[in-house]
Amino acid sequence: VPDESGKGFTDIIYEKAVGEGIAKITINRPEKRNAFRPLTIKELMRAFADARDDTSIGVIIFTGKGTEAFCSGGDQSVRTKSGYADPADVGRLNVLDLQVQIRRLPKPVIAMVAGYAVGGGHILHMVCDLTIAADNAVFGQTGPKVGSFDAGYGCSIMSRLIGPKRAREMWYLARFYSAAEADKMGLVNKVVPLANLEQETVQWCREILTNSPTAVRMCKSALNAVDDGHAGLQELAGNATLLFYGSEEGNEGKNAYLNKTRPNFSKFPWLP
Ligand code: 2NE
Repeated sequence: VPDESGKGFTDIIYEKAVGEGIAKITINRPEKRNAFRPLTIKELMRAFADARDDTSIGVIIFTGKGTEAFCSGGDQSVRTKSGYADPADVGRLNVLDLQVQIRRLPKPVIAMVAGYAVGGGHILHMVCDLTIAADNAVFGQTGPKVGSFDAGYGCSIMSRLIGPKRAREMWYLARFYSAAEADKMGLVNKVVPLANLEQETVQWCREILTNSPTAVRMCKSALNAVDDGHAGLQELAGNATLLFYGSEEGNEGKNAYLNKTRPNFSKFPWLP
């Protein structure tokens, strides 16, 4: 079945494996090591929103075109005083919105990393649920070298992932780390030969897709809840409401309201 979802994008490629439950979103600026500009982020947000809303999609692969880079962060050539310049709009740091979108998206997002995942690109892989890396992958923060930093998820999620000492090391020294080192630090889930990267990632997707969508959804929000504070609680609680709306007890109240009768909740047990 032809997949029409990828139409209308310049900086990304958006594909769906129809019938498979997998969407793939690819930053398509290999000549810039897949650095993002505001347009890239706008397109990524559109694609992630589409994949979220498509009930046939259960897992999203996020990657970069080619084998040189997953993403090299913000495009420094369009950096201005107000973030990154957008000829069609106001300049901004809209990558922060994308980070939040990935974090709150109720489906697993898997970063498939070949080559460099550095700067803001490193943060994008960290906010994904899982990272499968090729053996040529290189990880690191470059912000302190180019006069930038991400004091949001870029620091907090990293500290949770690899611990506060390692996180300080990554940010203060701005070194690069090999895939093997990243694996040892707990930054990635698996390292495979470059030639096997896509096959391995799809295998992980397929395994997830055999499981309960609701269980996976609940686990994602629960795993984020404490770190995300009120927003995390709201996400988890929204899922509880979603489940309750599907229950007989939840519908008893709504139906009684619509029928202008008194709800009869006495048939439902006060469970221990
Ligand atoms: C990624 C890295 C290490 C790759 O090195 P190499 O040697 O493989 O490639 P090269 O030759 O440096 O790059 C190829 C072309 O891509 C451009 C380069 O300028 C070069 O262009 P030409 O000379 O061929 O014309 N390019 C690569 N990354 C770019 C970038 N981020 N912006 C604009 N052009 C880029 C090496 O390229 C590298 O270190 N890149 C810079 C990484 C970086 O500092 N990123 C920004 C961090 S700040 C950030 O992302 C951020 C944040 O911290 C907080 C909020 C939001 C964003």
